[in-house]
Amino acid sequence: MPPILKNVSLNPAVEAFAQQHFEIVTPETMTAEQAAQIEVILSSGKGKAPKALLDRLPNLKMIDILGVGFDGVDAAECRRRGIQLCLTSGVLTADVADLAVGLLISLLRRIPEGFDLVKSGAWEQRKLGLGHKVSGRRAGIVGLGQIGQAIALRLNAFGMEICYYDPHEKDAPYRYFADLTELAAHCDTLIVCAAASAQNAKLINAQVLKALGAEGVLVNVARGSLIDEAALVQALQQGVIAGAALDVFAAEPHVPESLRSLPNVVLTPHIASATVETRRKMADIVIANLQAFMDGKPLPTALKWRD
Ligand code: 8YV
Repeated sequence: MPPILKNVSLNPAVEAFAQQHFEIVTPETMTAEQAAQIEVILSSGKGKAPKALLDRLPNLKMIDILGVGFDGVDAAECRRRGIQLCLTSGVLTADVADLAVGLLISLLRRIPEGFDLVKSGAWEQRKLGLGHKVSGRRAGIVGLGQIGQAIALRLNAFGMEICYYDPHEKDAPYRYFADLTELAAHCDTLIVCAAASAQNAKLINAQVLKALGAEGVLVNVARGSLIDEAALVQALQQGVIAGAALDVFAAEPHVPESLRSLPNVVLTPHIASATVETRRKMADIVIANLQAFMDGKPLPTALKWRD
């Protein structure tokens, strides 16, 4: 059987399908002979394919990604070499948007703290402090792509004013800010759902957090790299902003103790697309792309490069 490379632990359905047709190898176990034959990498939003790995794979033709983020992949090199990137866009949009809203409500209404209080029996000794109102807040969406639009729709139903920052103004019924710091100053709720790249690393920096202000909260369902995590910890410690709800982290699964030990955070382990229903659909797409590749047919969800 020909070799196929996996750079993450695979979804079980994808793994089972791949095992029927390929010998699955990893960057650590791959021999030079296998590297020369590999045409496909099976990956996910968490997978890494830097130039150093791509350089070892002279015959690579496709990276089949269970996810929508490809910030771990050297996309410029893929484009230059004509390596196709296949994503699972669309099917996870609702789940990610749902989690963003869930995180926001959890943080503002102190749901995890309340849960701990009841579970531990400590409610008999003390009460939970008051939370903050969710409806009617001013939400700033950072990145108005498919996921950003789905979040906006949901927050609209909470009577929130919706504004957004994006490199380009979109045809959308929300106020546009070309300047992220100005958006943060206008809003009390900043939700990060932009695609990460080398260009927008640490987009949410100390200046943006200061503009968001002492009543402000930050939600991140995109990538940890979009936030200056050290600046965020400092802002949370010093009351520069009120709180943060995060599903993604700069060096996940490692989350710094300084962040974990804060009282004004809600933290989840990168679960935005992690539902049975959605992961099944994502796996189906990854398998369909691999099958099409094996059949020499056009790849159903190959990324179309934009100029
Ligand atoms: C997944 C993601 O957690 O789509 C993405 O980019 O980060 C998530 O959907 C991941 O791809 C599965 O490990």
